Amino acid sequence: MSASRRVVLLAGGVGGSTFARGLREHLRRTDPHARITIVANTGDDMWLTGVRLQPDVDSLLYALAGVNDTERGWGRAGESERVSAELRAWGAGWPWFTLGDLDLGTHLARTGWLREGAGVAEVVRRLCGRWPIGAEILPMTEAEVDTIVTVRDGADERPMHFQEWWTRYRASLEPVRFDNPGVAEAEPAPGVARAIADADVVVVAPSNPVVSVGPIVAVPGIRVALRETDAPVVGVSPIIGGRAVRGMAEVCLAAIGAECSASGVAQLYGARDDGGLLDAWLVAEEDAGAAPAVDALGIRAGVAPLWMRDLETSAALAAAALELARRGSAGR
Ligand code: FO1
Repeated sequence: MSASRRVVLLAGGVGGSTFARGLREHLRRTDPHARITIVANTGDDMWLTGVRLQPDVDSLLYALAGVNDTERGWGRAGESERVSAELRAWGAGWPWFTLGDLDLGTHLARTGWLREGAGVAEVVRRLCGRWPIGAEILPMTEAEVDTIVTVRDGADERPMHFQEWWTRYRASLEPVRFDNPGVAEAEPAPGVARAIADADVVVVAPSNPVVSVGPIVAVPGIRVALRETDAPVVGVSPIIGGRAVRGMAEVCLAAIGAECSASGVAQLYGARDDGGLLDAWLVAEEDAGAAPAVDALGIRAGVAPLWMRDLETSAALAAAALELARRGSAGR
């Protein structure tokens, strides 16, 4: 591995941004010239009241900039909601979905630039230019491939946007399937395939495997880039002690028939040698018993404390993931 590593992180919003902060901290201490490129899920994106939202991009941006609301887990710290109250009074938008005033500034800037013809990756680049975030964030694709959840409704099935299912119904309506219409034709955003090809290590964040990592690796060109890169691909389990860290992921896994366990998610991703995603998989100490089953899949298992309680524990987790990747990379 070269002295200054190029690390690519595939990430969703909340788990992804906590891990990203730990990764940046670990590299600041050990390899200050390392480059972090984050390929962000854009399946959560949507249009609402005329503006384009990119929740996972914004969660990553706000967290790395240190302006995020750490209590709620999304949006800006010190937020006010005057515009949202007006939208509700007009009957515009979704009454259960809050667009904070500061956050709306981001959406207006983004939408304005998109309307002026800038590509999505360029817009994200401009947003990231506001703060010294110590990483590059790339949207997975510039195509609009928003996640649609088909839910069971009595004897019928009904599609709805992921954000409605997640925030209005708190994932309580039984999902039948998740789709990203158009993703089979979507190209990776500019810079994504190159970053993966040039990486020294690719890390899959402990994000929701179905609705955060799933859409990223559903982009065919990203799948190919991950298969072809010389970099080891290491994943961090989003399951601790047999439970999803963020409970609603359990519903998503059940809907696609995947087992909610450290080895179940490893099996869902699959071994890279077998046409899947992973060379290595870091499981929680609580799930150490899953390591032989992971190894049997052809994925090298590692065990570490996975709870990201603060910056220190997140940095230690990032260090463990990079170390696990390094241990096997000599052979590839
Ligand atoms: N999550 C909520 O639970 N309620 C909200 O009103 C809400 C508003 C919101 C606005 C902008 C944004 O970027 C994210 C927002 N989120 C909200 C979070 C978001 O819906 C999800 O947590 C993520 O998309 C899941 O990764």
